[in-house]
Amino acid sequence: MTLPLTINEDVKAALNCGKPIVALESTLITHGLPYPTNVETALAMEAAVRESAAAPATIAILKGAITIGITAEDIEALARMPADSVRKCSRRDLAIAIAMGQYGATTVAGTMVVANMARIKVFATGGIGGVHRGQPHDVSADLTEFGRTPVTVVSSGAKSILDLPLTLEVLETNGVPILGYQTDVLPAFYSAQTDLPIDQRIDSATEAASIIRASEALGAQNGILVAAPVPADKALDRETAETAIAKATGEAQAAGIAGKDITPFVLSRVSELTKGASMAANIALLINNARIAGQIALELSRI
Ligand code: PSU
Ligand code: MN
Repeated sequence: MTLPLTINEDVKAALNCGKPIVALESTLITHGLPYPTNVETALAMEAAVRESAAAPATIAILKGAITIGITAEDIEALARMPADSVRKCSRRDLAIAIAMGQYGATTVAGTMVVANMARIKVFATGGIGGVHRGQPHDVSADLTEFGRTPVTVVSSGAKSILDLPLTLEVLETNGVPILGYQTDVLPAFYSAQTDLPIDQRIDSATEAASIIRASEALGAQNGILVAAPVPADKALDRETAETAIAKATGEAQAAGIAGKDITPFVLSRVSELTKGASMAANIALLINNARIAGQIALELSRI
């Protein structure tokens, strides 16, 4: 079969003339944020990419067709669909969603697979998946994808609802460099800092681009994680975040929530417990990461 693949005209044009492009994921629209915040945030991320002079390409599966650069109408439609009617697509789900003609929202892993198919090098999200707390065998497929797909992902580290030290270990095993964007330590998603190390501090998009080029020159097949802290005015202090996360994770376990449902449950419960402060932080970091990814894509197009 030929793969059902739709690439929007702006993205096609940018691909053809080597202009900067940033991939954006769709799971945060369907499973990460409530309506209508999800639509507003997805559109604000696209706008932030454009402000950096790059073309945004939000990726999803629409009735079985891989779509690179979904329209604003598609974003609105996905955002309104009940989460259980859209498949959360990690690598393992892509073939199923395509063959069964389903709607699919791509996770970090799913988006990396598709971006790489189209030779899009840079991708922005909020926080990558990782190793779940108290469940060391629940390792997000995002981490294995980083080991085998050469895409650079700008995020605010891994979501702090996870076990961050174990997540770092798995990234190391997979050969994934972690670049701290204007930070010396790993950011903790909702809060700016942890006491955990990164591999290299970078202070500019140019430095990120030159590391990406060196990685390509090595023929490396792994991804690169650029970790940018949440903007200071929206950051949660660590204690507030930790208290809410511990409570939400405990509730998830008690309720027997498992697998791909854990992350969406914990994100929304933490938002309730912090009276929306965690969601404000999430939105701010998503938009900030989109802007940084745009700058990195632009620098990459210049080297
Ligand atoms: N970043 C956010 N919100 C999200 C996600 C990232 O700010 O909802 C999504 C990404 O799509 C990521 C997924 O791949 O959460 C991780 O899910 P899991 O832990 O089930 O692998
Ligand atoms: Mn998981």
